Amino acid sequence: MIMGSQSDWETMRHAVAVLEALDVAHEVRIVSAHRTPDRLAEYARTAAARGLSVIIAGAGGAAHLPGMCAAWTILPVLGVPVESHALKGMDSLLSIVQMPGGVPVGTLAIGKAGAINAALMAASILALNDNTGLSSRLSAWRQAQTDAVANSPSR
Ligand code: RP5
Repeated sequence: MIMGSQSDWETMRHAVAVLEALDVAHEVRIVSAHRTPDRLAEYARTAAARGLSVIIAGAGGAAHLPGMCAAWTILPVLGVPVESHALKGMDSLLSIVQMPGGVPVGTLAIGKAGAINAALMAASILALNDNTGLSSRLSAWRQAQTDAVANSPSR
């Protein structure tokens, strides 16, 4: 998982929490498309050779991180638009989702929901070629979520 700034952690920590709950091996790095472009190129270009399978990239504002990451690798890249102060994350969303045909980024929702779903989507992808029981852990996670929904609201 990469994020553009320390300030993205408050959003992206929700993705990390899901990966931890599902016991998915992961690493977390700050990589900025604008402030550390060489770090991004190095990270994305070597990701597959280092054994990574999926990259979650969270960024806000002029959120070029997921798209530029996808330009350097054929690994699946899942983009999380971090909610910005100025434009409430619409800038992030549009920056991430409007990729040109040929360089895909799987774009999730703005903010916490997107971070959680990016982790779940990554786990679903990994579960396709997994022999550690990840599919079962994903099913159990979903079931626990279902079981936690009350039949009626507390008043
Ligand atoms: C982006 O700029 C980051 O992903 C972050 O969401 C946004 C603001 O960064 P900071 O100014 O808080 O470091 O690159």
